[in-house]
Amino acid sequence: MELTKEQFIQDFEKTLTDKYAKPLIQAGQQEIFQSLADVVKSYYAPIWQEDLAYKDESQKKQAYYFSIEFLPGQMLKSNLLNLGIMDTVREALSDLNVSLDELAEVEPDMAIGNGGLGRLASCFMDSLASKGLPGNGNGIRYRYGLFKQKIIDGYQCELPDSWLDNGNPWEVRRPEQAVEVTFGGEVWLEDDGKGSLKPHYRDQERVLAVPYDNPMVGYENSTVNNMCLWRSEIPEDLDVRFQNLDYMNQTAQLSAELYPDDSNYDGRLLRLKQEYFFVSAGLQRILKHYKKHIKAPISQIHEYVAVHINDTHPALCVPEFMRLLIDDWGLAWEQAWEITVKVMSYTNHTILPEAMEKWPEDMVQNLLPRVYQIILEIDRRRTKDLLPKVGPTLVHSTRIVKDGQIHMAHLSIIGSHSTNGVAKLHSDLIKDVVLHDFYTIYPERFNNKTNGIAERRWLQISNEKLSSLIDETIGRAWRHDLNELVLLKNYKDNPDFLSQLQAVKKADKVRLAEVIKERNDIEVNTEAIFDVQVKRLHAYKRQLLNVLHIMKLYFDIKDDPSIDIYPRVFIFGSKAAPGYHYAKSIIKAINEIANLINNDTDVAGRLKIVFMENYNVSLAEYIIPAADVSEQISLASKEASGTSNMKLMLNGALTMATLDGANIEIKDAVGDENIFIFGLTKDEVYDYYARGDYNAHDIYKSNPVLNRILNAFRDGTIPNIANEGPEIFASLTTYNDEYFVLRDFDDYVRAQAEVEALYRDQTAWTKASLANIANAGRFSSDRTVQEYADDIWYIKANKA
Ligand code: DL6
Repeated sequence: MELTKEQFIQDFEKTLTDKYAKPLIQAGQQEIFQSLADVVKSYYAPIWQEDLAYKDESQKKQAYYFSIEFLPGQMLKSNLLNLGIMDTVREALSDLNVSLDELAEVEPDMAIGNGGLGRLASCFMDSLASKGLPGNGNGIRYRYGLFKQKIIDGYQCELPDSWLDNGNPWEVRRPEQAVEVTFGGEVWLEDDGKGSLKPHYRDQERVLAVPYDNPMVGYENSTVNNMCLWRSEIPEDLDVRFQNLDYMNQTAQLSAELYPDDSNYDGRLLRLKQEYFFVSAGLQRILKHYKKHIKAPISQIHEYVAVHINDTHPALCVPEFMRLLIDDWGLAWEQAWEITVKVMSYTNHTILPEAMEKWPEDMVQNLLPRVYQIILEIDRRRTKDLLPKVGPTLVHSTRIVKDGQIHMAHLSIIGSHSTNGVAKLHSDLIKDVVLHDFYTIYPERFNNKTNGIAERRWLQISNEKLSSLIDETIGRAWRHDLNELVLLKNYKDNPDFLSQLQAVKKADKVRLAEVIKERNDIEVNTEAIFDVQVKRLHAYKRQLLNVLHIMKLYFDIKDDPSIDIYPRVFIFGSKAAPGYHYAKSIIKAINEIANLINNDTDVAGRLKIVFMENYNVSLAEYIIPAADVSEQISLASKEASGTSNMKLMLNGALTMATLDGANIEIKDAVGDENIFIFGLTKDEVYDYYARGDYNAHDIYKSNPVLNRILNAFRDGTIPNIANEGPEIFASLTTYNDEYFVLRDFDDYVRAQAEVEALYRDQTAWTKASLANIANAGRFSSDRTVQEYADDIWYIKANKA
């Protein structure tokens, strides 16, 4: 949009006065931020309104991305950038002695997700809008976001993230579009006199779902999509005098907490309720919209609506859509089923068996009696149809309801026309191993969509210096098409450009060093290699392997304090799930190792370990630009894709990688000479499984380096881990090292030595860094969403 500084200042000062009756000089940061947000909202609101009207009038097909998590982070800069007014507003504010960067920090992260899956959903929201694709989000407006991590005495503590205390300035509450979602009670079917059975209900619990629309502003285009987040409330006509406290509490709790503790029955029940709540509310809204705006009959809804099931949490979309079509719209079962399969599509984000969602049948039956009937009927009809075609073995292995459980991945695959994995290797594993029986029955449904990242946040906003350098070098076209970065390859032998690239990295490291000093009170050497591992703490991601390597370097220095080791700063950012005891033990160990090494005078600053508390999107925006090395070291076959690997490469970090997830595609993109590959391959891992002959204890016994390191966990060498040290030791030896950390250790050490050698040659390193940036184009989520749009949802760009 067009905006002059003068116009902005006028709008801003007026808003501040209208809102707080104060001049700027007296206003606090919160007041300034809220006023600025209101001004920005006044800029995008008319575009949003127009876009909504356009979508209704044009009758274009729209996609709805159902996700129980979103992780957008802060939205101020994103909205400014995408509206094309970042520079104008920054300069205007600066004229008023207000720093945009400081103001942006006032906004709490919108952290209504846990990790990769939620962040991917938010990258998709940004990309859909930026590609002008009509794609909307549907989720829950959790009152409390992902916990705030506080490290106390090395331990992770979890504090509530009360992110809505000052309101969410971007959202619009739309009570007139509220819908009701019901739970429990009794349901029975009665003949309606016209030959159909109609459900009748008694004693149901009613909850009001109120939508809050959040604008997803497209990058320099006239698209503003919608991310609808639902809040649970008590229906206005419900006489609260007759409701018990449990009902009141549970209604409030439905949209209170992200991922309630599911280690007990009540927590699990609440989780299931959440899943149904946002699914039912979202589908009801879609159908109401359809009735009001779309001129075609309901039998054609698949030509106007695509619903995406992001992992299995929204899998109830399948039976709920059937319920609405049959019970509310009066469709026959066969027609409803045909439409449902065409409308739905599903993404699998993990093949870890423990993450494959299943719900006890009785829980679903009691909580969602009508939905349960429909699930049974889907299962019954499918079994009957398929038995003669594929035989009992395949039918049984792929049933939705078996062994007293409802299998949500099975429901999602059977009830949709597309199932995709999120990187080539992961999609192949789905087809060949984990969901092979489904692939045998429905081969045409399976496909791959390698993940991507929104470069606007992960380069343009988080790394303005690098962005400017790229602009000066190859122009600005890359800001609309990340593939343009390939032009940077022309500068690989240009010493001026290489030294400018080095200077940018140095500046980003200095900026991070300041944050580290402020938050951790640790001084780090900005000449050192910044070695970064930022992701959820999980055993399969193998933060422990990184730790064992650090301990090796430490012992090398202790054995020979004059040893020539290139200085390194190891940076970790990681939250562990509150109930994941082992992951929390690893966090404690990392913090104690940091204390030990950072304060050892023999080390003399050559090694620094920094565990950054409360890793979230906005902290990532500081860490990722400053990274030299990107640690992507999961056991091959376990990480579905990864996306921090893409963000880090885009910012010029070199990847230390196993051949897992999207690392393989990164290797293909950058070439073997610009990445460090180590470790077992997926086939080697599966061979071990087949033979069953992995023996970690033998490695511990026979490898003196590892022997010494592992002993340090239980002999007091690493202090203050009297409980955690032996636990970690036992996991790697007695319990046979589930993720082959010991097996991959030597090769990891070898690859790390290569890192050091290459880093000593700054020109060679910078050329490799440049190759990573230049080849990052294919990892844009703009590419990913376009593939979803073309191959799965069949939607077209707004003005196309
Ligand atoms: O697809 C997004 C992201 C992948 O990049 C990660 O590799 C994968 O671990 C993550 N999966 C989840 C699983 N959650 N559940 N269920 O977050 O998805």
